[in-house]
Amino acid sequence: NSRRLRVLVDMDGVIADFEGGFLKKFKARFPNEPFISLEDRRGFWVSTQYGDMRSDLCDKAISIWESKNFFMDLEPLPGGVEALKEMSKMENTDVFICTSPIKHYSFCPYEKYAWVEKHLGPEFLEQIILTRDKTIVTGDVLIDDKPDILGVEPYPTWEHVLFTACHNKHLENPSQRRLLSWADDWRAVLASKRQ
Ligand code: UMP
Repeated sequence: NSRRLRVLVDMDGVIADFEGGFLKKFKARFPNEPFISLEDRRGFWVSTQYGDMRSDLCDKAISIWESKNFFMDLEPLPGGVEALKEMSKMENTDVFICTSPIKHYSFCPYEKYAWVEKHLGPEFLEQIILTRDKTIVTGDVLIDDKPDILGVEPYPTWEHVLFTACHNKHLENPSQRRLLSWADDWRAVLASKRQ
């Protein structure tokens, strides 16, 4: 039914606290290494900013999210779980979680499913899309904290709404509309797409 609204919601940085989980585990594992506070984060790629600080810190950063239980242990971001549950109960609305797994596949894909089951419930397992290319997924809106979402499809069907995160909040003129947090008016964003 083309009259239904299809909402795609990213996971890391939008409903799961990747940045907070990373920093906590990086400090615990490498207590004597320098780190980047969330206030000082710039750019989507954590590994790039750590590598720019000192080249060996790039691999040390990567080792954190490649470890068992990294993705499982991420805390939900405030209001995200509640928003997705509410959205999924709205009339004429289909919600999908659209998330890119890391290529080190030992734990991440499994833990993303387990996280969704734990925090959103088993019925949400039907709504998961794991893809490294979000441009080939069709939808009306994609709520995502990554400023540049590119892939093989030059004209994705969705409007990208930029979800504010520590690494993107300083960007001055993003080409997307923003959702500042889940306390922001996400219902109005959805309503605007139903017109
Ligand atoms: N990720 C990296 N390197 C980084 C930061 C994040 O590989 O420096 C991973 C975490 C997520 C994925 O699995 O990239 C981002 O996925 P999306 O949020 O774009 O779905």
